[in-house]
Amino acid sequence: MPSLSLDLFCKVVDNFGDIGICWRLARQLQREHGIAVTLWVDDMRTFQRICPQVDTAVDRQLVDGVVVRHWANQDGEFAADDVADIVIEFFGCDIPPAYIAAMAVRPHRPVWLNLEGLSAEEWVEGCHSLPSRHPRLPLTKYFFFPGFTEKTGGLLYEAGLEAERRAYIADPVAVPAFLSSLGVTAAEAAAMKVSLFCYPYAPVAEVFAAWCAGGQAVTCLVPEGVASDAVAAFLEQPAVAGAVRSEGALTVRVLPFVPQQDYDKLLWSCDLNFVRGEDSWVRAQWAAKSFIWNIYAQDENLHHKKLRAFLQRYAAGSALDEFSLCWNGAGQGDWAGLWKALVTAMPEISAKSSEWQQKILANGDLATNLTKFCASLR
Ligand code: TRH
Repeated sequence: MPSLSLDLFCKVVDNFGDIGICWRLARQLQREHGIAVTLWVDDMRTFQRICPQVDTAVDRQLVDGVVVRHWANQDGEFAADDVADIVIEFFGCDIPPAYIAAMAVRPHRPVWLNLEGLSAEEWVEGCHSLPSRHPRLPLTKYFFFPGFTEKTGGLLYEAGLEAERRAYIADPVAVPAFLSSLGVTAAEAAAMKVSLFCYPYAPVAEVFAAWCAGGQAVTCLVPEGVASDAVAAFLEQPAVAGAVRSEGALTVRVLPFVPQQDYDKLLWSCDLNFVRGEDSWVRAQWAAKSFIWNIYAQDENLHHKKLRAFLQRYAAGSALDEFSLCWNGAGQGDWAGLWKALVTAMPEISAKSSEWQQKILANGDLATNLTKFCASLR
């Protein structure tokens, strides 16, 4: 039986999350579900940052089993034969009008999904899988929401991820070898290791000051390009890979921006991870370590509502809640006290993480849920 084909359209709005999520989903659908996936991406340079094999000069290429096509503009010509069995637009990106017209004349209409962003809010359950009829053409698009409950599409999670993580942390040489490949010295690795991925508006300088003055030695590992102004101010030099400086109990080291597949290893290697947006936030949940989430800011502080909805579901205790709220500008606190409380609570927070993993995995993984949903419509 010929395999199903799937076209996934990704517009890189800003940051890495959109392509990060689409690339992860594309690979998993191809590898674990045998689907012939074509990933259409408008911004090949951003894609190359997380996946160095991508050749930005090539319009069509095979990367890790996925056909990658440069989505240059909205003008392409498409015939019914060009349309895949399943068509996914990520986060409401407008796919080319000619492609939509070709979908409508395909003898067997494709399943058409809009893959939405992740939120822990309750309304998601009511919107997941809702249909929307095209105003003119005989086509129906369905909204597919990732989420934390059985009434949503679940979260991206590759088969074998937990086994890979366990093998990595159980291997006595893997963690030191990985950190050393990023330039981290043995002395730096002996301190509490914190990875830092956040938006430029996070209160990094304030937290650095608390770490400097704290009783706990901290090595903060920051991929290049993250919170560059605050990091450069601490370093007293440009925040480029390899730059490092210590003051008081804190050492800050700038790492190269790692390929996406190595980002998990960074999370697994650290004691505490600061993550942001969507994809790194989900990866931190699979890493079984304490994490602090920096949510993407929205107008009218809508993101504070989303943050609270997650913290309520996650229920890891007041130390994590208060630190997270302050980190996102939704609360005010004394950073030294917030940090002390978080460090004290970290063993308990990390211990609870496997319980959380079981809970969210009980809903199935997003790629599997998505293929089942498509099969129900075909
Ligand atoms: O880049 P982000 O801020 O993306 C965000 C969110 O997706 C948000 O929902 C969206 O609306 C907004 O963009 C426009 O954060 P996110 O989602 O964590 O994606 C980062 C990706 O980058 C993720 O796939 C991990 C990857 N990454 C690396 O590959 N190497 C690195 O060194 C780092 C720090 C991240």
